[in-house]
Amino acid sequence: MLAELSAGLCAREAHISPKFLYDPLGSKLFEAICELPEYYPTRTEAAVFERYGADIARAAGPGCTMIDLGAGNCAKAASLFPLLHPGQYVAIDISREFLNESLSRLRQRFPHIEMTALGQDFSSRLDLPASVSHARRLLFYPGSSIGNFTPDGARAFLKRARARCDIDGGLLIGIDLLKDEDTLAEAYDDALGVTAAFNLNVLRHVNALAGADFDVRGWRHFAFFNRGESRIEMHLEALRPMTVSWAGGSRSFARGDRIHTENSYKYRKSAAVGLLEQSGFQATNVWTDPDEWFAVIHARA
Ligand code: AVJ
Repeated sequence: MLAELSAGLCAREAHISPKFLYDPLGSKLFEAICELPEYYPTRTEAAVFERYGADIARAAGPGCTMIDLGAGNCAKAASLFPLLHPGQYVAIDISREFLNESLSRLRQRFPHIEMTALGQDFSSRLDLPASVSHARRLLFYPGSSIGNFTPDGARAFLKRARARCDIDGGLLIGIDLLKDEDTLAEAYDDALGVTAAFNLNVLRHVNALAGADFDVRGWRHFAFFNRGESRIEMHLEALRPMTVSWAGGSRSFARGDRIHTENSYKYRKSAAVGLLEQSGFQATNVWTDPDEWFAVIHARA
């Protein structure tokens, strides 16, 4: 982890992986982002689940083994339990502590569902213990987290994930769609500055993880839509020249220098389906909101 952080900070274009945005405070700030009027993905996706829940459940089939990739507070999966009736629920997230808290609450509400928490960075590898049933595995990957990968990275990730399904398995994924640029830009630069706080918080996390001495006040949030790459980019921009040190390295930044912290790719509906098919998934069903801002897709493995 330290080596990864150090390499990113020393790269010609400095970067910090978006997974480091989610320390306990970062996870809470992300939950706050999901409540913002500008941040449409969460509520738009929820509306699609709400409206097409029965169709989605029919596509997924009854009694699945639901494998939640990036479960967080497990709220999205839990809202689908009454429709999908999973036999087993496997919640995976980097932060195991956060997961255990969420799961102990859920176990009380759904005592008949077997639940397992796995603390794992599933972006690089997905290891499922033998206790995870092979019965109709449903990979659940909502929220458009797939947007953090480049399209090549997304295909590689989806191929690996598909290898964990048996022939009767499938994927239920949420993918954010391309839309007008003002809407996109505002969703990542909200009026209250919650997204700015979320982005800047990564520096506190890196200070804690790598013994770095980032002065958070010396940086500002910068987000924009990169049309050529069809992605929102989040960066942190230095407000003045400074040198930052950490365990095993240091770097000087000039005023205006940036650290790239996140990409969030936006797909056309056809490209989203293409991405899944190129990864080996088939028989895709696509549901969207009336404005086609967000797609929920089920595909067979
Ligand atoms: C959790 C990756 C889906 O890209 O929209 C929200 C993260 N970053 N606001 C996204 C995020 C800034 C979010 N994902």
